[in-house]
Amino acid sequence: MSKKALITGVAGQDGGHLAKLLHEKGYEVYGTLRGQLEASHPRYQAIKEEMPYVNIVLADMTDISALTRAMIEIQPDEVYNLAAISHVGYSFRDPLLTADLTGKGVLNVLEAIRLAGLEKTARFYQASTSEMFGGLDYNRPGDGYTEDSPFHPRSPYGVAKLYGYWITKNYRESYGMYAVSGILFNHEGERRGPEFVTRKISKAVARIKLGKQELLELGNLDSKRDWGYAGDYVEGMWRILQQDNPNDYVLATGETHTIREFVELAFKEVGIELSWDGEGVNETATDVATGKVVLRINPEFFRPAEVDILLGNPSKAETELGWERKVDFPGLVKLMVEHDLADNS
Ligand code: F7E
Repeated sequence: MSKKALITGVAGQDGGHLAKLLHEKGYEVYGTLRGQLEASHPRYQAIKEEMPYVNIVLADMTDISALTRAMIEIQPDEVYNLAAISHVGYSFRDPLLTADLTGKGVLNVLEAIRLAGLEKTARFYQASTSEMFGGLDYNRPGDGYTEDSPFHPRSPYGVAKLYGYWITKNYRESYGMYAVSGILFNHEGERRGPEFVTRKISKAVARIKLGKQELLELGNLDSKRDWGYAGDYVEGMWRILQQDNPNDYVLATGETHTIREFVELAFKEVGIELSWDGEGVNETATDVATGKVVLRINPEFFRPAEVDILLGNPSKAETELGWERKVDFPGLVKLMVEHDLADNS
């Protein structure tokens, strides 16, 4: 009999990659969408068309009765908790909703598993994040944050995720559940939402190349991120749930790059060379060939508190899970720009 997996937040970037992977591995895949999404809703229809193998369950992360009912009816072997408000900038604008969904929502899923009597059989994966490390002067990554590095979140999102991380650990220690976290550094790709910086850049670069857009406006160009490909990371999520003993793992590339480097490489991909002028909010980038300004800074995209640098050390995952990322930084930029060129042509 095939295994059953329930993915909360199946409509998100990782949900899509993971559903496909689990389907290919022979799982019966279930995925939650927010309760208010009716069957006639375009998002619901789009998911049905793109991922016909996903059995859609309408369950809001704040609705423990709907979550419990889903557990009782499906009896999942594995639960992947991916549903969350995941945009760091947005979490400053809606911190309470972020706490309810991204933080307490984790507890709702864990409790639903227990209420359904599945705590000894269902394995639980929590989508934890490098945003928990945050990082201030006392806590710089050095050779990369590991599973043992201290946390200092810098956003309502990071704080809510830290609650999710600890409550997952607490349920493992209290009830003997196979309840674990993957601490994932930034992972991107063609399914990434346009509100995240990499996709915003790749889309804009493609559209500028095709003459459909003139200008890209960004915030902080100097922060550094450890960017991998989301398709590689869902394989790691699955491996984290297949071990003899429950354990937390960092998934990262071990490399970090500035937003500016991503921008430069993305423009280079479409044959546009940039020259940078000015400083701070007055900085601009000009297309050397045409003399047109193609990028400027908009302070609207600055955050009240920033995570300056993220760099992860994936040694434990590489050694114990045999996991490795396949797509490198230039490969990721290329893949995203090529996708958006084709999408906008
Ligand atoms: O920002 C800077 C921004 O929104 C990256 C989520 O998946 O990864 C993601 O969080 C950097 C930040 O991702 C713009 O200030 C500049 O320094 O793409 P992002 P994030 O905040 O790193 C972690 C691991 C998660 O867990 C999260 O869920 O880019 N930046 N200009 C900008 N960012 C955005 N979004 N838009 C700009 O215009």
